[in-house]
Amino acid sequence: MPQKIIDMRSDTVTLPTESMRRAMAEAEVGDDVHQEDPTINRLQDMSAEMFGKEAAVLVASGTQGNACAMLAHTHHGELAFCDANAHVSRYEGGGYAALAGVSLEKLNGIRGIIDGDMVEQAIMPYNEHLADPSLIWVENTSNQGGGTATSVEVMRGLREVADRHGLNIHVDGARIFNAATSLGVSVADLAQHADSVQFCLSKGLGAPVGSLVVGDSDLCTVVRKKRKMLGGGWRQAGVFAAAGIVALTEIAPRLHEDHENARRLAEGIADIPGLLINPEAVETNLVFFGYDTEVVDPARFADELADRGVLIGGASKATISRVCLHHQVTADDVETVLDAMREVVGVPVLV
Ligand code: TLP
Repeated sequence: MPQKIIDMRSDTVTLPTESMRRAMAEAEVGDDVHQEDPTINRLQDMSAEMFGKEAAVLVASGTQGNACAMLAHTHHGELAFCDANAHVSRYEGGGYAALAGVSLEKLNGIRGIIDGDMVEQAIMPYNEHLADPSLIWVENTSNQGGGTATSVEVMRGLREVADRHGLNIHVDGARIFNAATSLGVSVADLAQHADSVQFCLSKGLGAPVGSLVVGDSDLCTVVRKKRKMLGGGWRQAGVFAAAGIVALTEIAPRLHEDHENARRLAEGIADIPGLLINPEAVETNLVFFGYDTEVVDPARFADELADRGVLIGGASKATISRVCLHHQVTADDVETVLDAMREVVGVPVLV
């Protein structure tokens, strides 16, 4: 039998399930620029309802949804607050500046989490030298923060500051279903203090394409227009939306399994000499670990795992790797991964 590849480079790597493929083949479709695609309309209605918001707009990707939201919430020259390592600030091609003309004030969040006090301290009294602040940007879960979840309490604190200063709040909720699962709350709970949320169908939820922006009807009207401006008006994209509906109904309820697998993996890694991790810090499906480079060479480690069919996130210039759990990595796979890691590092096998 060919070796199974266990791909944990990201949770974006999942392949559509049988039921997604069936739903895609059977989807009723229409022209979505005319708002006539019944499957997209169903997905948008379902998303709005799940998040307790008036409306939702299907977009091509998290990056496109974030760009539409940035454009909808801000004017050229304004300022948004975010964590220093937020995806929007590092991995979206500088779209905030290139498209929206916005500057970012990057706050030193704690493991990617910013709170009301941090934003309050960063807001300066009016002064003609300064860019006008208009937006607070929350990433939930925080990717580079280690998959950490921002709680409802922290969101409430941010809302108070936002209201005091006339700011809006956008949540990059690429993995907000993981956050909700980990915190034991609903996505509506996490969205209640936000003006908009972007969430991805194509991360842990396992769909091949798509993100939604949810918010009130007026905001979503603007988001649709920005989406069109960015070339993102869909035609018969109900074929993708159909897979998204399956993702929300079949994959979202089982995300806790990915979190359990992530914890198990982290505990196993903690016992391997040369690999550095605090398993207690693993909250959701992302596992980051470091290396004692006297013992393990990160690049060689990744290459040798790949030879054994285990793909992990690039230990790019440094000594931190990311592994992502998703529904196509099973509990048995986690044991296989740990065996491969032990073998590469040269841990003697006890019999
Ligand atoms: N993240 C991807 C890569 O771009 C790094 C990954 O593998 O984690 N917000 C957050 C928090 C994200 O992690 C991502 C994707 C996005 C937005 C963008 O989503 P897409 O890839 O759909 O544009």
